Amino acid sequence: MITLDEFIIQRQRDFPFATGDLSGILRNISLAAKVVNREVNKAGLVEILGETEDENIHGEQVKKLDDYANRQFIDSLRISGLCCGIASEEEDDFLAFDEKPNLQANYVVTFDPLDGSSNIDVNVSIGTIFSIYRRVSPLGPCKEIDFLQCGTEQVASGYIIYGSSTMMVYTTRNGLNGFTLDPSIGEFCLSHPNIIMPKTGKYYSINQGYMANFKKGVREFVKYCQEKDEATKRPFGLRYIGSMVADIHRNLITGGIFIYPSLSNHPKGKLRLVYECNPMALIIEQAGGKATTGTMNILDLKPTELHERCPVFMGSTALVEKAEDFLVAYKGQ
Ligand code: AHM
Ligand code: MG
Repeated sequence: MITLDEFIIQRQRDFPFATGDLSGILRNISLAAKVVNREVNKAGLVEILGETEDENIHGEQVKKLDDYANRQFIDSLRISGLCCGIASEEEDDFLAFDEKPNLQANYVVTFDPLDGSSNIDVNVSIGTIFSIYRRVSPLGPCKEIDFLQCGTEQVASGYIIYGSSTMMVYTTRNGLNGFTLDPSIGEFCLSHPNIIMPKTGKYYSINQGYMANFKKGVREFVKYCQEKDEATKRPFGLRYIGSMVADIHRNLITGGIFIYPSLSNHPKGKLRLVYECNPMALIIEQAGGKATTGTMNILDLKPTELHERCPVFMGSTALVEKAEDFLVAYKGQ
């Protein structure tokens, strides 16, 4: 059995000039994840369900667990002394850590501390998503440009799924590996080495309730998924949890496509480029899948602001390309 910590150290040895800072950040993220997992698991028993009195920058009511997870990840990264700052989906602006070791640190971390907020109070899977970038500003307090890098610049990304079991899945651009938390020893253990996603799949994941607000290309792709065809094993099954982490995790393992498209009332969709789309796009690509906006690779987008949103088509390559064909065929409609 290989624990996450052992695995991180083994991988670090593959890079003779590695300083160990990235490994340290990954370990501190996994530590915060264990603490969040503990609270998620006893959520119904303690006063942690429900909403705080605050609204976040997206105009959404902040849940108590959102807030708790946000604070855990911030504190854990600050204490590491290895990270010069963070940007969180729950914070209005990035935070530049001003302690001496952090000012000299080379990395910034972006995260969505608890994704799938609408599922928190109803005992459905939720997750944490993170990205790690090397800073581009000189040593000292980090700057906004450190966080507005293209997804291609990610040094690492990953997610934690708090599901029927808790898993951490991450990449340092050298393949994708998954670790399951063994609660009896409190360690994440390697359970899914070298994840490669199927080239095609049998699931499509989209909030079909918004069909009237989709563009024609998306509506036609949904119809394609529902049609009968033995050669392509259609109709596909519709699976939509409403937690991006859980929907993508399933499709990674079984094959499938996850879509959050532009809507007539929300032209850039809902999901955030920096906190959700970029980390997941790197993960999908590392597993051999594809992640686009429908027209462009997500990782090539240059964020212009921290909380920017973008449409998302990600998953098995054959399915994403099929969806893109429909978007081209019905362009402008
Ligand atoms: P959140 O970060 O506020 O939780 O929102 C993101 C979540 C994703 O996990 C999920 O894919 C999506 O919102 C679901 O949205 P909708 O209910 O509009 O389908
Ligand atoms: Mg989110």
